[in-house]
Amino acid sequence: MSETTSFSATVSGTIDNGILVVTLDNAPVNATSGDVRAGLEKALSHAESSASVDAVVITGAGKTFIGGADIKEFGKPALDPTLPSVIEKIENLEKPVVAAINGAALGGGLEVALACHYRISSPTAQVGLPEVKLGIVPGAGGTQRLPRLIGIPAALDLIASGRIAKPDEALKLGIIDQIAQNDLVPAAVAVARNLVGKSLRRTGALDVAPADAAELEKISGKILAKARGQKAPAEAVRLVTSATRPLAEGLADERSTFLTLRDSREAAALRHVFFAERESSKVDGLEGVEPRPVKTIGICGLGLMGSGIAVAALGAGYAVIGLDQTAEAAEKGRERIIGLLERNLSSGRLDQAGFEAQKARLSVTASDADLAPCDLVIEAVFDDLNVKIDLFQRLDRVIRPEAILATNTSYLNPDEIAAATAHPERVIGMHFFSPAHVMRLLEVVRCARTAPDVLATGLAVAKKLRKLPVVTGVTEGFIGNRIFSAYRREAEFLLEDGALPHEIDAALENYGFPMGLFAVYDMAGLEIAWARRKRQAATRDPAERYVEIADTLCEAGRLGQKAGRGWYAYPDGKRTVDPEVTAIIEAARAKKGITPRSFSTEEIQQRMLQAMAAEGEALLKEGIAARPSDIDLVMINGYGFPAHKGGPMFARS
Ligand code: 3H9
Repeated sequence: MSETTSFSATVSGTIDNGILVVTLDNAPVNATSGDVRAGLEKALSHAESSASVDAVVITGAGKTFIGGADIKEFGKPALDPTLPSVIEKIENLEKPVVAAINGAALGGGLEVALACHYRISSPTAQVGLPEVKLGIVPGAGGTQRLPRLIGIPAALDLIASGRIAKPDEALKLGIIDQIAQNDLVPAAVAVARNLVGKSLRRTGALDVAPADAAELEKISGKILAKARGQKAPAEAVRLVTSATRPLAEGLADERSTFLTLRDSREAAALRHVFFAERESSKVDGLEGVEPRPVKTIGICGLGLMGSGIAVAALGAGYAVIGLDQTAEAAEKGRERIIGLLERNLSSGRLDQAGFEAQKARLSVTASDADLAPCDLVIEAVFDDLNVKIDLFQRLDRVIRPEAILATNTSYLNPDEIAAATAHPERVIGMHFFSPAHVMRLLEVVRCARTAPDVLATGLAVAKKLRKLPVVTGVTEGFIGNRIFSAYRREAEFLLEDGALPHEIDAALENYGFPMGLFAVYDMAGLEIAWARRKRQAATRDPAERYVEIADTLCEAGRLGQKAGRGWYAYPDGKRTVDPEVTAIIEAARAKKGITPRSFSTEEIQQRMLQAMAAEGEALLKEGIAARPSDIDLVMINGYGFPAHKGGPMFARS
């Protein structure tokens, strides 16, 4: 092996048996920043002109091959050389170029690899073109080269969904040529050596296999239906399905589409979400704080929520001990959990061995004492203060002093629960969203006396559960339900002011919510919120604006879809506007002397957004949320706010 040559601050090369091994080292993810592009170009020029170089291997330092273009450079003036020009140089080099894919090859990273003449990967690599998730399309040849390599249908599926493929799938599809079981770079060097003097397979020069129009239509239809009005997936479909045209034409179209989308509001919103997700786990006061080790999780209450939490915990490799009030209830809980695991098995998310292993890590009991081995106990019992306090006091007596107690309460004050325990500093809130094994959001509640390492443990467990944790302070409903209440309130004000439920729902769906608010109410049923309003009636400030329409609907037996009528009517199960509801709303307006006015779609959207953002501002002022982007994540991942609008705090800016 020769001495190392530096081509730039982030790109270096060594010669091994006549092969120039070029290593990109641009922490954290080897993104193709300006210095990487410049270094890579220099390395290629060197390889081209040097008689001592017969071929090139490109690889990445650390655990990533290339994480893609440097997203932080988007929005800044582009520096030469551009990624497409470097990639063109790779593809056209007279000497063989082999990609040694040591880890994630994503976006521009896979585009670099696609232009190489051979791709060999480690067994832990992953490949994909996730650009649509950032509101853009691949901008350095991905939409044109991938179809040439694997055909239009498979490329369409990957590019328009942004899905990541593991090496086995990548090999089967033909994205990579070989998986090296060990010693990737030496294996790549051997491949490169072997290619010297042979005719090179240049991806851009391959013919695109003709695709069946009906099949393409089917795949595209599915993708566009999911896109909910976003531009990038539609553009990806257009570019990939037209990859049969000459390469240069396709590349030019791809590049201009990429540049237009990159500068769009939609892409800015999705970039905001990308960085917000990484920012949210950086929590003040936790720098250098080690989480406590957690191996066994106790779950109290094995209803829908508790079972979902159990499935998430088993999937993450924890041992789970479920507790319920009686042996029968505990056994029912066990059956519910096994039922969910069986669903994962039949859908292919879990294989037989994984299923058996998870089942073996689950036990259930009706005896508190059996929770003694737990490192963390999460309660998901009935949302009643006395029930929870009683449970935590009982647990205090059986679990170890360093074990953590987490409450999954939605509306109660966890500080009151903590205060009633022997060690309030070990109490935390873990507010899961239903179904808990599916929903990604987890509000981690920092109580008044929560110890830093307890909070750090909550975050570490959440990550292991593959959740997106957002830290919230204590307030009624935490971040999400506080904002959701403001959103709901505003929708009801709009009703009184002149809009109808279907108009509000249509405006929300047009904005990108999967379903309008009133349709959601009907689906969930109106009775629980009604009961809560009745409980709150005595303490409600009479000077506060209160909309009675929902109460009137409930009194009339309109309790939602299950009752056959709610905010809408459901003849033959189909949601329809009901004149009876309109009459109730008109009567409520008349009773208050409100002269209704009409609202445009944009006005409705603006009022709803402003209400959410104003509540968000209040949460920031009160110190409940640490940053606006945390609020955005909560609303996107827990309440259906469209990610491509960036969340309520981003959208108002
Ligand atoms: C593209 O390629 C366009 C091209 O088609 C066209 C070009 C012309 N840039 O996720 P992590 C940061 S678009 C800048 O926690 P992991 C991230 O913010 C791109 N920064 O690590 C974080 O910073 P901090 C297409 C980036 O090990 C740190 O790296 N590519 C980028 O769990 C660690 O990130 C993608 O969409 C970037 N591209 O996962 C892939 N990526 O420490 C996006 C990450 O300050 N990236 N950072 O918080 C990923 O999916 C994951 O980061 C990856 C590593 C799987 C690579």
